[in-house]
Amino acid sequence: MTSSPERTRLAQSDNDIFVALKGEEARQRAELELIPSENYAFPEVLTLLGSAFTNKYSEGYPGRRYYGGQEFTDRIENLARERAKALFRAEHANVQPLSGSPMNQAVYLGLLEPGDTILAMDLSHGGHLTHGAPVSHMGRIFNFVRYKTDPSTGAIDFEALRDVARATKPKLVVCGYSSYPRDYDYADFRRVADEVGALTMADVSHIGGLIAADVMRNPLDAGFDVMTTTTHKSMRGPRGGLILCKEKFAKKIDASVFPGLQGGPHMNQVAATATTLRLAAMPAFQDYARQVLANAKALAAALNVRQVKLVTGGTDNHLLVIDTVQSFGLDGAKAEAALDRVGLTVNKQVIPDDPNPPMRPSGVRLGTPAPTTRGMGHAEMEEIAAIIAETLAAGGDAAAETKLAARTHTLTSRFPVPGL
Ligand code: DSN
Repeated sequence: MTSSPERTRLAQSDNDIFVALKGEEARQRAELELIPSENYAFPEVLTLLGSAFTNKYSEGYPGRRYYGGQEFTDRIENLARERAKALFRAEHANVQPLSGSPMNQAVYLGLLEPGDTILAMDLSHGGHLTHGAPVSHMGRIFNFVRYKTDPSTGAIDFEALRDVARATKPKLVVCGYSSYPRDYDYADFRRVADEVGALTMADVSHIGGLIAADVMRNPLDAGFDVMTTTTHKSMRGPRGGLILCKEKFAKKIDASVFPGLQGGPHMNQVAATATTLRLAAMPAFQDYARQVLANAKALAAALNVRQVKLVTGGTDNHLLVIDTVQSFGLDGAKAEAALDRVGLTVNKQVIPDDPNPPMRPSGVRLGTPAPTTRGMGHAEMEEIAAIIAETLAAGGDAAAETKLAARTHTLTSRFPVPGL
């Protein structure tokens, strides 16, 4: 919603929601988004999400729909599929998953049988809810077994991973993370999977944009069977998911998404995904992705200089995890709240084998996709690190926090949010 007649109409018809919308826009401008899974969508994405495509039902796939009137929806879905295949060097693409959870569920349910064993990363070591958390439906349907990181290096312990694989004979090996600050060689997973006859799936939701820009490794290049990614994180697209796979799994994956799991795809989202994939193929996006990585390294270095303890000591990707208990004697919930008060938005985060519960864990997680979208660079990462360290050391002192909040606002006022 960008044009003012539409905004005026909304203000008149539902002022409560209009006021909340204006509040959220003001919050996003004034504060700095440091949650690594969040970003500011391309303005084109915001336009398409609010477009006429939202009105259309398109159950099925291009050329084989259950409803008429599909000339333009077929066109956008075909474009999205072709662009996704080209960008990620994939044999097949499904662009309909409504978001990350149904995307991963569609893969499990399409390629496996209930009760099958899946080897995936332990949640506290960086895995995701959809990688079999006991509270998730997938955790009840499938038998998830775990690998972890090595406490001495912070990297994945491949010896232990191989032992678990040999002992449990998984049907699927899943890699991918939402709080692991390192990269890895996908061939290592592939070798283990091949040894035990398992399929391979990489959930690269956090780094999909960085893989699209070729600044991080692409698991499909290492022969992975399936790769999933959300489109709204480092890619700056709409909320949604992509499944990329070998041609031999195409039928099973497509049938699993629809009619297996979902009904009508959100065609406004598919249109926005198509545009995102075009923008992500541009040289400017490669520059952006390189800067995301450079900013993460700069932020980590500036925190290290201030004696802030980072899980694994630093980062190879776009995210960092601060051990706030060791660094400041603060649990992650208190650290998140303190940083909120000075205008920095982060999220509390469990650290490997965290002795504390998820709502009061031992750390916070930060990422650089969103500040980089605003155009911030090395100098701003230094200032953000200083604000973080000084805020968490201030012990809730209101006068200190007021000054720190003013520093955040100086920063954000210099770097507008694209599209707002
Ligand atoms: N909620 C996302 C994240 O923050 O990593 C993943 O679904």
